[in-house]
Amino acid sequence: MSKMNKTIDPAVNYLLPLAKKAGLETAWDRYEAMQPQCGFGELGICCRICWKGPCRIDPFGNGPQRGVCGADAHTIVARNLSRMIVAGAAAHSEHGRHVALTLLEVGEGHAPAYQIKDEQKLRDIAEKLNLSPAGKDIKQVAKEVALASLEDFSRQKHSIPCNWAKETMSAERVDKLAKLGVMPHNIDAVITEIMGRTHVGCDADAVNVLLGGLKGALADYTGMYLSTELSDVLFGTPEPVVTAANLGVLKKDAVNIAVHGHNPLLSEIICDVALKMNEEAKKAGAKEGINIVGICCTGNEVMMRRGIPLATNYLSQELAIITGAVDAMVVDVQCIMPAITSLAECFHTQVITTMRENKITGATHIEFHEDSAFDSAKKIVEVAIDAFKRRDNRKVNIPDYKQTAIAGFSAEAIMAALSKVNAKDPLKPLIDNIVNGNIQGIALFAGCNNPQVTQDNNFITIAKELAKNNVLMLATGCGAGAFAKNGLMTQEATEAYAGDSLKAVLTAIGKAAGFNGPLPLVLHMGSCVDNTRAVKVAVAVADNLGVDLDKLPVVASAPEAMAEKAVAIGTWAVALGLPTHIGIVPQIMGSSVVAEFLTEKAKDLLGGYFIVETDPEKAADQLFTAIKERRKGLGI
Ligand code: SF4
Ligand code: MSK
Repeated sequence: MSKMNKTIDPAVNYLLPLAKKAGLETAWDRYEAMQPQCGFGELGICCRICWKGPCRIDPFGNGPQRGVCGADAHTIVARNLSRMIVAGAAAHSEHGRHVALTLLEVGEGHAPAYQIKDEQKLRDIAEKLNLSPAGKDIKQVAKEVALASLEDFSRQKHSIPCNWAKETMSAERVDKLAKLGVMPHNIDAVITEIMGRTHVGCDADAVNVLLGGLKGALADYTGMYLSTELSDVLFGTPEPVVTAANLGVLKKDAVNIAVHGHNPLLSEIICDVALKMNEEAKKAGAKEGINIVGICCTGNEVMMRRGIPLATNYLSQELAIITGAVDAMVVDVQCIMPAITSLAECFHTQVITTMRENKITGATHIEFHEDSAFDSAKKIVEVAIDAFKRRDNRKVNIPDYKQTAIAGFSAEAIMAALSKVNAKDPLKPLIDNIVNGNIQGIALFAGCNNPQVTQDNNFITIAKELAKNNVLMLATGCGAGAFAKNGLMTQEATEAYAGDSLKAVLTAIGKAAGFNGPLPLVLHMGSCVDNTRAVKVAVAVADNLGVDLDKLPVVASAPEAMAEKAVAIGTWAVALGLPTHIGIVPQIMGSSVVAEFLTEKAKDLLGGYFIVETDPEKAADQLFTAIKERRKGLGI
């Protein structure tokens, strides 16, 4: 491996040498063993779509320029990318469907473990979806909202766009996307369409394939949006909460249960049940009872709603096990490394899978169903307590690193804070400060970690640069994890890194909203499925100014992107009109047509475009340049 540092996370830096000494393998070791990675794959010019292949295009022009069927590099790259996008859309929308079906069960009175925790939000959603909720019983409203959401998975008329897409974008954007033929009408049908049209011998025009990819990305947006909003209805809309992040949140004298994955349907119930089983844990010898911690986006979900501390983000999930202090790692869906079960064999840790469609060899499987959620959660906690009794304290090594983190800035929480400054027109303080330049723009940080770059470093470097330039910052997913672990979701970080005018605005809002000081430097908006929270704020600002998103000084960045979901999110951010940075070279560079479309032509077509820059300082520059360009366009 190059001399590049693996991470800037002190807890990981503490544990990696211990892991090496003990012969324990991590993702960084496997990444090193994988070098050099396949150059054809890196460029996206390897095709395995049919069994005449695999085919690969010679990027130097000396060897084959077409696959056996005649597909050229452009077709191959575009097809590979579009398939990645719909895989991401499938993951997010399956999550969304699961939440919508649970809401339907609640409406029908069949899921006793769940309640409607935010009735007002449910009624607001019903209003937004034109369901006339006034005077209706709340369960009836839940049913109607669930059915309107599920309609986005079943509508057959192509001319009618998905409810959640149409009602959450500006009319101008809906029109633009409809004219391009990329407005989704049915999430499942769009995913099927893209898989079908990228089958051998179908859509071979690279730009047309990419338009399909855009439609797939907007299906992803739809699934994500409904997933977040309906989760808030069931589990509560996040409000600011002070908690902690990094592996130091594990406790030596507690039964440590790490909840990992994405879907709050299970983790929420585990938190409820664990509270009731504290005494059993104490009887088993755990003086501090049960300590739930989060990993990845399930971690973000329970952090922002319950203040449960975040143990770590994606790339360092294995290190949680290497502390020897995790008694059970309970996983649901997405971003769970299959490696964790073999690692857990070296410890007492029980890896518990919970979803029929997401099993890992070597894990204990305790299947979770909404109608018997309490029973599954109880069994899981019992397994964890039992594992605690077998913990070998000689192997326990909890790094003494944790940072305070203020989490839970949902769109509603941001509006609530702003309303303390101006009750009649809460957006006014934000808009006034954008217009007068105290806030130069807004940056949304999203996405994962990737061992191709130093873990967390890109996030932190770019954020510090943008902070100096008075850019307001929001974060989700493992990006939020990076900021939380590295102390940027604190008031102290605002004092230390924000430019003078940004600091003044964050302080004025923070003081008015009862924070006794500034808002944190980076506002935690939730898990990776929650990026639509940022869209909600941005669309409200755009509506207020009477412009579309492609005019606003708002940018997005996924500086350590990895997952297919991240590819989908980045693509819909572009489709909505945002300059969108990625800090990893995407697997598309083997096609000039695709690269040019995404980084240049998209700008004319959609207003949004991709910026590819692996150097975080240069990336910060480019993001700020994009912000200034937008400001100039608005004449501010
Ligand atoms: Fe090769 Fe064409 Fe088959 Fe792809 S679809 S593997 S390029 S023959
Ligand atoms: S978990 S998709 S690594 S953000 Fe949401 Fe993190 Fe990326 Fe998974």
